[in-house]
Amino acid sequence: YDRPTEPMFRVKAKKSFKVPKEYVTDRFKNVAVEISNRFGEDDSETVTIDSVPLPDLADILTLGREENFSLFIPKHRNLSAKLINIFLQAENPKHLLSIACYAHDRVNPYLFIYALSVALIHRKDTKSLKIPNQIQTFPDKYFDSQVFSQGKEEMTVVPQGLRRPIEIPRDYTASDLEEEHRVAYWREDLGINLHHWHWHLVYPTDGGEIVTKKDRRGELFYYSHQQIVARYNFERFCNALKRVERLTDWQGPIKEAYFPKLDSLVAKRAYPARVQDMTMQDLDIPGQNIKVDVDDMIRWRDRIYRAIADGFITATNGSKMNLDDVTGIDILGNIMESSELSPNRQLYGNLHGFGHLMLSYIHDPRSHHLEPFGVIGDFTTAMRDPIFYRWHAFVDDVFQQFNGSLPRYTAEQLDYAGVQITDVNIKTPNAPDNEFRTFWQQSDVDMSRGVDFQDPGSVFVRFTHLNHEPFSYNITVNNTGNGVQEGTCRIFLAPATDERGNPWLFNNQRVMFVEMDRFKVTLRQGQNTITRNSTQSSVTIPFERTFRDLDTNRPAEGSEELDIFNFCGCGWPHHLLVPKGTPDGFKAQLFVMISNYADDKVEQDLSGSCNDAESYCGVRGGKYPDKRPMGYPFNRVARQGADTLQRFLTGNMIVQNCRIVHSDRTVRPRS
Ligand code: CUO
Repeated sequence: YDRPTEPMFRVKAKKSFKVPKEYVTDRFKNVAVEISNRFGEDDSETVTIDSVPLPDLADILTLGREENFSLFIPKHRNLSAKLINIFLQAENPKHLLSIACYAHDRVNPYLFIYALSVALIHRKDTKSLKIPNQIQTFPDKYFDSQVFSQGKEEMTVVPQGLRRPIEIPRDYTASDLEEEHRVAYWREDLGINLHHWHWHLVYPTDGGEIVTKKDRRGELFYYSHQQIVARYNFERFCNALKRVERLTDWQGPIKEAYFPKLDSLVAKRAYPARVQDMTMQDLDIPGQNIKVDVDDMIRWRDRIYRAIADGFITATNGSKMNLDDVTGIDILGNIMESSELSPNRQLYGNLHGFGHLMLSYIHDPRSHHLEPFGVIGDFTTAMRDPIFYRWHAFVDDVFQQFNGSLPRYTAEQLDYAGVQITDVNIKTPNAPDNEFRTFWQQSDVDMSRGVDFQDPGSVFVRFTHLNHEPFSYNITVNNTGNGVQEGTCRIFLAPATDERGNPWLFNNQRVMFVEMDRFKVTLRQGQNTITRNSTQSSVTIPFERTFRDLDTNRPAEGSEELDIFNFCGCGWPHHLLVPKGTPDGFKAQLFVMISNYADDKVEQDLSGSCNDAESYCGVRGGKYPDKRPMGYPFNRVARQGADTLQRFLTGNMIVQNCRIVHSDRTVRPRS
């Protein structure tokens, strides 16, 4: 994982030989007297590797070592599925190590690290190994490219101990004259982009059982991305921007421009920019076997809309599969994402993925200039670009079309007899009740593992991100039933009004709700007070885990904690749990519901599993831990007569008006 672009071995060659034009390692294969760890005597530890039958990498090597890699490109998906399987099939960890060493110096570094990570996470005998933070392995995908030249200077001239962190300004990709730049701090947040990469690492689209055995993966694709759009919209409101517009005109100019200012250290190229008013065009990228027309996309879209209207889809063998209220959304998710679980990839195509690709090659759609894809073409970097949200607003709208076709929840279905919430408030220390507080925070990340600046040791990058004061929810619940009752407490937050300050209709507000927490409660008879801390959120992972370091706080090798550590890299970054708010207090509505646990419960043993960010990431190796449709109770449109949130409420729900106050102060790094 360290310095992924460099070879692991060095070769002592015989005096006279002819060097064939091959990979470094292969060039010397027959002429070497010795192949040794390239760190040689400087290295404190030597690892011997077993001799094993060599895997057939022929296909996999068709992706050059210095090309960029994208899981949106079908060819790359296939190659990664092959390599993942090679790693999964290794007899034991020692063989895996040998094969990985062999592959490391030949395979494209992005592909190698991705496939090895997926394999390590999914193999029983390696799942307790720790996957290093991707920021450290590939800092080029996260940091302004200027950081690297400054880092080089720091590392080559300044001795360890006297080095200073390289500070990335909060605004470096555009100026305030660009409206969309108001939310750049959020789009370009390291934690958000890490979460997105990690989500797709945990839920690959191709690779056999690691895809097909995942519980409700299509539905989770829908829900986790629906929540991204909802959270983005909330953030936009806080910055006086209106809701993101769906990208529905695929033949007209796109007004959003984006200049990422990232250089790929592997591809040795800048991620291309998109200027204003570019238009999506038919793609023909021979080098990547990509050939798709805008018309193909339109056909896939229309077939999916047609299936929603019909209530069924047509599988490859011609049979009909109903899109019902239990599995329909899951099937649609797999169709949209075009995972291996799509019942008919031929008919419904790969709408979501090719949308990413069309946008990412918009600057060079026929590869005349041999340009690589832009940031929207890579899971790791996609969320930086404003167009990501316009595309995903469209994708989400398809899912909402389907949700709109489902039967409405009746008041009886939503209610929990004998359970009434009588009060809720938010407590932030030193603040009035029902007030969230946000501010800027600086943090440091070591990027030295991903770059070779000769001198080992650390070089830190200092960046500024949003953060909030810890707070708690205090919920008063009356249990008038007979004896103890169990429930699931569901907490959501949404802007109190639309962008013009007008009150919401339920059907518009329901897709704006962002999940804040979900947890089980036990209610004894009579009045109960539930206190829940913000840090316990089922949506987020703690800051320390988002930016976990290889050496500090490291659980013991092979321990249960370490196993949990990897999967738990997936999770919304805790520092972005609360939207930014405004200096004078952004008005929001907190919604709390307690549903009957008997209807929510999923039988499974969760001991030792990673489930502390289960809302968006599920449970490692287990079932999604809530039987209700994801997003419940906001996943369906309002019943007759419940056209506002107030009218939607049953006794087991409550709404609290609250404010999010943002202070422009910046807190210096914790240590
Ligand atoms: Cu996560 Cu479009 O799926 O990026």
